[in-house]
Amino acid sequence: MQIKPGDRIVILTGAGISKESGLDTFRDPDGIWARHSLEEVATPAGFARNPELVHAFYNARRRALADPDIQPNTAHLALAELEDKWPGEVLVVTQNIDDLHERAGSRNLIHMHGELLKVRSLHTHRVLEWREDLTVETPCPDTGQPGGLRPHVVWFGEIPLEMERIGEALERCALFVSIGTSGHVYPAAGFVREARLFGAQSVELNLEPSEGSDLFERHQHGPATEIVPAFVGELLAQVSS
Ligand code: BV8
Repeated sequence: MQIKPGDRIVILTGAGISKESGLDTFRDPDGIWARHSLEEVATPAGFARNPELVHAFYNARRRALADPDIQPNTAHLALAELEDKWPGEVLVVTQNIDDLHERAGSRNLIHMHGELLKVRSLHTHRVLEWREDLTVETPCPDTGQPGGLRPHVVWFGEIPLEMERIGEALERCALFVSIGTSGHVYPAAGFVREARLFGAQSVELNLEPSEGSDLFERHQHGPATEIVPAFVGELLAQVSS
């Protein structure tokens, strides 16, 4: 891999990086979409039709994330170490709404699909930290009115967050790494194309070939807790040598 210390690195992560921490993925046989209808719980129409169902879906995931057994794994920790030790910008763009990257120490981080531990007021559009259950009756802290709060999560058909900043990073990076994502959901699944258009090298680290596997120059397949620390070790070996 011809990348040198000082080069910029963009890392896209998906649900696969959190799997070994105990959080479900979406499209694995035991995944979230095997138990819930995407249209009912992850679209604006679904929320308008049955907000109680959507609140119950995210309340259950918020409670699960609060379980002390759910901790960042060695893959999350390796990315935080890379950010600390790599003499160049390392940006993690995650599709995940869990907070495991933050808890592992990543700071240069974009949650393009929002965050499970935040809610948004439909009255004031303010984004608020939120760890409790949410219901259609929960009063908006800004207005005191009951209701009007929704998960700060990007549903299908909604525009992902910080797309401009992500686009700029893809144009400038020398290395684009995709970790633990099926390459099924756009625009994230198209980032590798954008990065390569601007000359970046591309690596896929995943349990198995993703839907976009052919778009990557290099692949390493296996559990994230094994292949991500090894990959980060290979990069940092250049720094110390
Ligand atoms: C957009 C909510 C326009 C948060 C999610 C018709 C109408 C409107 C839009 C569309 C349409 N048709 C297509 C689209 C685009 C649509 C889309 O892509 N649909 C799909 C179904 C085809 N996209 C959108 O609507 C997006 N918005 O297009 O707006 C736009 C765009 C750009 C600019 C301007 C305007 C919004 C998409 C966001 C939707 N929200 N979730 C939540 O509840 O979590 S998506 C959902 O899927 C999650 O966010 C998740 O992150 C994301 C991707 O899934 P993955 O993370 O990849 O997880 P998955 O289970 O699929 O794969 C896990 C992988 O890990 C597997 O490969 C597995 O092998 C691997 N793995 C498992 N274990 C391990 C492992 N790897 C390593 N180690 C292990 N141990």
